[in-house]
Amino acid sequence: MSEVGERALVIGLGKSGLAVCEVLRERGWEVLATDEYPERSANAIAYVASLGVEFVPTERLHKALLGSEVAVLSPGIPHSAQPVAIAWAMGCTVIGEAELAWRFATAPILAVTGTKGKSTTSSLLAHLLRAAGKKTALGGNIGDPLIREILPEGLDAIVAELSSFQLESINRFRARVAVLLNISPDHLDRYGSMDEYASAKYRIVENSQAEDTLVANRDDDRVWCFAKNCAAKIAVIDYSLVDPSARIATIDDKIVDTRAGKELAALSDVPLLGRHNLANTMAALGAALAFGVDPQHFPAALRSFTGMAHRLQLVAEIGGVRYVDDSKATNPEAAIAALESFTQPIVAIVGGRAKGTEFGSLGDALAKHARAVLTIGEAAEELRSAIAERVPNERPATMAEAVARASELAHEGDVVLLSPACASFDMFRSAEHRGDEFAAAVRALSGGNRA
Ligand code: UMA
Ligand code: ADP
Repeated sequence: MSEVGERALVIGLGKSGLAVCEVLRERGWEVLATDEYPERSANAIAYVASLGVEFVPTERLHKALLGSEVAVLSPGIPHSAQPVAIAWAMGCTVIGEAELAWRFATAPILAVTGTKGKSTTSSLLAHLLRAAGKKTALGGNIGDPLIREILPEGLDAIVAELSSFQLESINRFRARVAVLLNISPDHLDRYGSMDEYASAKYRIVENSQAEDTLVANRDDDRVWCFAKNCAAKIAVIDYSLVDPSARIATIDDKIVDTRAGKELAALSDVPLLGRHNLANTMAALGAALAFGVDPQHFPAALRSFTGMAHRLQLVAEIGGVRYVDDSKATNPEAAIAALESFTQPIVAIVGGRAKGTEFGSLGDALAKHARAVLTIGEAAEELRSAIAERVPNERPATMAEAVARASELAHEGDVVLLSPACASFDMFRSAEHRGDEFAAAVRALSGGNRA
């Protein structure tokens, strides 16, 4: 960091900003912090003050900045925000936490991005590396700020889950292995267009060099089109659920490295439900291969992976009905992938805060897979229009009501699936909170309403 000195402005005091304050103060940096919502952030402001961080409200930022600082921007704050404009105007270098983490990192980074499947793939990749004896850190958008996770001594690898928001604020960040899973409409409330959103994701290989690898999904047109153009500059490992000529492909009941002519695992080793999770698994295997992991570790490592909370997670089976929490499905494509993961009829709970995406394809998928649909939250009516009476649908007011009604509508053998296709913030603190409320409502069903 020599070019930017040891004085920083931290913009945003959520998880990311707090971690940056802690780590920079531990390293003896002088740290200022700002947040556009000081009332809401009062606890965070008091906490960073205890670390010796001075809080500067937006209106005083001009005066407080000397111009020599690096400004570390939280991912949820767009570049159009006022503190960013002021930092730029004062000559600060604006970077994100991922960039800072890269600059401090002592081990190679394997970075995972994509619209959906990032957390599952990152966790599985970290699991595969650990199973092969590599001391591995895991952090980033998954919820544990990367800057903190890179700190332990003696790391062999760092798996970084990166969102488009985080990739917007990189500068020299370089991944030894970059994984690009898929790109579908999301966050269009922040980006002007799909191209702008995709461009942020493509930055994952912006600083890649010849010895680095991009693991890319051949089945995603945007991803594959981009990856083909990268092949001149870096190695590309492609994977496909349908194309046997991809480097990682499924042949019969096996996942195969077609170049080595070697079986990597049996399909039955994959512990996660759904074709989308098979794709995520192939991506993680490709990244582990690119990092030099011996494939002999793969089958046992896959079998011992337990999946992640709120992603197609079985909460309970009551009266022959399975209740599945997929609260992390926060855009239509994720919810469609979830609906396609079951052969049984589904009573679906969808809705929440829409993110500028359209619901036409989701409406079609619900019409095809659902026995009934319960729509909740701000997007409830829009979703009902997309379904257009092709399936019975109702609009309960709360999660508890939705679950209770779903239990009445479901037949033995059905799946009650929470896969909302929307953000959670209209009714809940987070997607995790939404999933927890679903699980609590399921547990509250005594089962007495099912003979
Ligand atoms: N704030 C402003 N101005 C704004 C918006 C926010 O000052 O315009 C302030 C808020 O008052 C608050 C702080 O900024 O104090 C919040 O910062 P943040 O929104 O970046 O949230 P963090 O708590 O720092 O969490 C961030 C990521 N959040 C977002 O990208 C929105 C977390 O991803 C990530 O886990 C965490 O850093 C650690 O790396 C969450 C997320 O929703 C899970 N990600 C999106 C997604 O997965 O779809 C991209
Ligand atoms: P992310 O971290 O990118 O949000 P997660 O691994 O947390 O992704 O999965 C979130 C939700 O997205 C899951 O609950 C599932 O419904 C859906 N999903 C996961 N992987 C994929 C994929 N490859 N394609 C489409 N949807 C997916």
